[in-house]
Amino acid sequence: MKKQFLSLLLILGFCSGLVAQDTKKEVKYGQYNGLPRQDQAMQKWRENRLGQFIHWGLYAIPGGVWKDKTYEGAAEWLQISAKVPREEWEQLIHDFSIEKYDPNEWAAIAKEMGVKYVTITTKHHDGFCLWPSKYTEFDIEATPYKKDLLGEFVKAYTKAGIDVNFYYSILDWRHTGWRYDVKSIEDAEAFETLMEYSKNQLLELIERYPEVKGFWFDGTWDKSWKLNGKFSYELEKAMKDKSPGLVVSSRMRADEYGKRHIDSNGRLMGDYYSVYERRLPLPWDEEITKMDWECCMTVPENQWGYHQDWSLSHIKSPLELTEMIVHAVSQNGNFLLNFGPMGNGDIRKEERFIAKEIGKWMDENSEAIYGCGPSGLQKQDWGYFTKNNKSGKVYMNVFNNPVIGKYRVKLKKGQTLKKASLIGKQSEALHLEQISKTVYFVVPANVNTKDPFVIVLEIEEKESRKFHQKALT
Ligand code: JFZ
Repeated sequence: MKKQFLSLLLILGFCSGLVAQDTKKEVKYGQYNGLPRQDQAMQKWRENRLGQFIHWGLYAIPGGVWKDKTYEGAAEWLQISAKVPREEWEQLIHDFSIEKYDPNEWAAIAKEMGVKYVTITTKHHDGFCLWPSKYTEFDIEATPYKKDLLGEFVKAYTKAGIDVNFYYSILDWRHTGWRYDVKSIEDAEAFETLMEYSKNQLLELIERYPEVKGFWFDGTWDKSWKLNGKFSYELEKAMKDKSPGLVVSSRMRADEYGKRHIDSNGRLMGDYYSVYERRLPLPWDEEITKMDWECCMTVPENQWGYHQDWSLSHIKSPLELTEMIVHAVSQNGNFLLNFGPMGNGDIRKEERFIAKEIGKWMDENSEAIYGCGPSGLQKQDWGYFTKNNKSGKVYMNVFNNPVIGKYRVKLKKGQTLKKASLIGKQSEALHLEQISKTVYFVVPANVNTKDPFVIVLEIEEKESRKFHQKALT
C-alpha cells in the first residue's frame, strides 16, 4: 500500500514537472544576456553604489511657474500640467542661454559628494536634446548657447573620474510619430518613424560619446512601445554591439508579450532592476539582494527638474538621504540622487548644501559603501549592515541609537566575532559582550551619537575552516 502510494506520488510529481515545463512560454525577445553579468563594466557599475541623477532641459527656465501661476506637479511636466501649446513651449529654446553653466564646477560638486557615476537627461519627454543631434532641429544648437553642452559635460565628469550614463526618454511629446497606442496602420507607420528616430539618436549618442557607460530609459510604459518587444530587443543588441560594456536599465524593455522589466519567464530584462522610484525595498526583503538594482530619489517629494518653489513639499535632509544610501547598499542596490540645475546653469544652494553634507559623511565612511553589499546578517534596529565582499569586513552603519548604549549583532551559525572598531580608528578594539553563541553586544566608547557612525566588524568563519579540514581528509 505504502509502495503504491509512493509511486503515485512519483507519477504525480513527474507529471507536474511536465506541466510546469509546458507552461514555460517561448520567449524570444525577453532577457538579452545571461544575468547577473560578471564582466568588468558591470562589476564597476556594482561597486560605484552612489550616483548623481541630473534632470536638465527647457523646463528649468520656467521652473514650475507658467504665466504667474505656480504648478505643484513635477516641474519637468509643466508643458502638460499648464497645457502649454507646443509652439509656445518651443520658444523657450531662445531663453536657454545658461550663462552660469560650468560643467567642471558641477563635476567638482558631484565629486565632493562622493558620487562615482552620473546619469543625465539627454532628452526628456518634451523632445529637447542636450546635444547637437543630426536627427532634429530641436536641440542645443538652436539655443543662444549653441555649443555641445553634453560633450562638455561628458568631458568634465570623465576627467573627474565619474562614470557618465545617459537618460533617454522614448516618449516624445513633440515627435510627429509618437503614439500612446497603435490602433491603425497609420498609427503603426507613424510609430515606426518614432522608433527609427530613437534608434538613430541612441546610436548617435554612443558614437559621439564613446565614454558613455550605460543608458537609463524612460517613457517606455505606453502600449505603443510595449507592442514592440522585438524592436527594443534588437535595439539593445545594436547598442551593445557598438559598445559591449554598456549597462542598460530594465526600464528599456518589454518582451513580445508586452511584459516590462521581468520577461514572461520571470527573467530580468536589461542589466539591473529599475523600479525603485522614490522608494526603497522593505529592509528585510532578502530576494532583492540577489539582483542588481538601483533606486532613484528626489530631494523634494516629486520634483526632478528645477522648481522655483521648494516650500511645496517636504525637503529631505542630508541625514535622511544618507540613510537611504546605506539602506540601498545593504540590500545590494545603487542609489541615484537627483539634481535639477537651474535655467541659468547654476546649481541651487539647497542642492549644494546636500552634496556637501553627504560628502562629509562619505569622506569618513565610504569604505562601508563603495564595493559593498549585503552582509547576510539579520537586520537590527540601530541601522544597516553592509559588507565588502573583497575584504570580508562587515560594517554597522548606525542611525538609531539604542538607549542602553550597546549595539546588538547576531551572527550566523559558525561565525565568531573577532573584533569591532570604529571606522578610521581600527587600531582601537571596542568592548564586546557575548550573550550566546552567535549574539553579541558591541559597546562603543567616545562616539558622538548625534551623527550616524560606522563600526567595522571582523568576523571569522568557522564553517569554512571545518569544511577545508574535511576536504583534506
Ligand atoms: C519618469 C518621468 O516622467 C519623470 O519626469 C522623471 O524623469 C522620472 C525619473 O521618470 O516618471 C516616472 C517613471 C516611473 C515611475 C514613476 C514616474 N514608476 O515606475 O513608478
